[in-house]
Amino acid sequence: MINIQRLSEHIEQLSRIGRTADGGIDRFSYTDHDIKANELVAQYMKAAGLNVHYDAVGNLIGSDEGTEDLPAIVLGSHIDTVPNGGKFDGSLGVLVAIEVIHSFKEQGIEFRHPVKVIAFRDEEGTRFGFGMIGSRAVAGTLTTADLQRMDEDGITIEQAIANCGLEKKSLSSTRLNHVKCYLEVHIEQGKVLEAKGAAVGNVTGIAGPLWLKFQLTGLAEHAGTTPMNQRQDALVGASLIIAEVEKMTKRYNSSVATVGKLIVKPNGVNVIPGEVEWTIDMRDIDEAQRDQLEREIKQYAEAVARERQLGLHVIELQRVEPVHCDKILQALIKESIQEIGETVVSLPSGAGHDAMQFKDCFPVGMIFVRSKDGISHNPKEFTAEEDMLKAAQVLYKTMVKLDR
Ligand code: HGY
Ligand code: MN
Ligand code: MN
Repeated sequence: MINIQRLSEHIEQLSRIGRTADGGIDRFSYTDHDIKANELVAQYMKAAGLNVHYDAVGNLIGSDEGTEDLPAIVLGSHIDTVPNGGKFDGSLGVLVAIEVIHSFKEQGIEFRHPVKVIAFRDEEGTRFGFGMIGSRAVAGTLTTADLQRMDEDGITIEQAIANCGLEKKSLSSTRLNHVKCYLEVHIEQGKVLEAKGAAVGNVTGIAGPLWLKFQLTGLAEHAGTTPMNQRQDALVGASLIIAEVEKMTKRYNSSVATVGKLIVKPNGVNVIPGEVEWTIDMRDIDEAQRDQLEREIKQYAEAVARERQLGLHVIELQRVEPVHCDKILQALIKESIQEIGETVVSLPSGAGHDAMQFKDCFPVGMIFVRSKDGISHNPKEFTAEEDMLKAAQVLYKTMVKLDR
């Protein structure tokens, strides 16, 4: 059945590409590290007996034709990372899927359905501030306008794809049709499974991330000669707004909001900040609640800007609707968890995943794997080998049920 040594070795080998000084991983979409990582994963796919190709946006797709003309079962996740990320986020899902296919092949078991394993490009949104590029393309929702989004060096997604030397194909060719369902294995990145003593979990739904960029403009002036009551200090304004974000969000039980990036200009010790730019990542499984929080934060920011004669500009980077996982897939996943003798824990995902992009295309299901101390997006991210094995066994059993 599952070769856990091979899976662990693949996790280890892949994690060496983009390794940072403190043991994390910097592997951002369409960079050399990302290209090398995809080449390595392509080798794993070929060794597992999959036919490999890249689509128009660089999604790496391993295909097995199956024995009958049936809709495809699609598996996958991502291998790009956040800055200084962990070695399991995304990568585990891709490598478990490949390992499961490999073990079917080693037993000489043919699939009735075509099967595809996809390593989606740029799930995290680290480089372009706009995530899930590959899965949007497979869902057929990525637009040519989206491809004009730029990274901090002014390189567009389109140019980054071309710079990878990928064969130029039409964007419309990336949409996957004739699909039965999509299944993704992913680390939980939270503490629920660990608290319940469960190695694996069935995902009920995925909270929807909304990413906004706030730009506050005041007046850069001399720190020594400008009286306190005559300043248009963009950083003080931003600080008031950011502190209020936490207070407002705590009033909502299932919402979270994070200011992850902040830039101060001109960023001098003796200069009153003239401009501040920051991001807010806000999420909730309840979309109406998330959007209510968005309205409240924007209203408060406008009031602070008015009061302090500051200019405010808010840009939407990405808005992803929360997704509920398919009930039938959930039932198959729960059955498989029971069959390996594990307790069934069902839980929503606070993190976003490629699976969300397929909500209007085909049924989606997710299998979570326990994260030690719930840590993720951090070099300390860890999942035990025995938990990875259980996740692979659950995926294997779910595939058997789906292929009947
Ligand atoms: O941001 C997320 O939830 C995921 O890690 N892309
Ligand atoms: Mn992530
Ligand atoms: Mn992820």
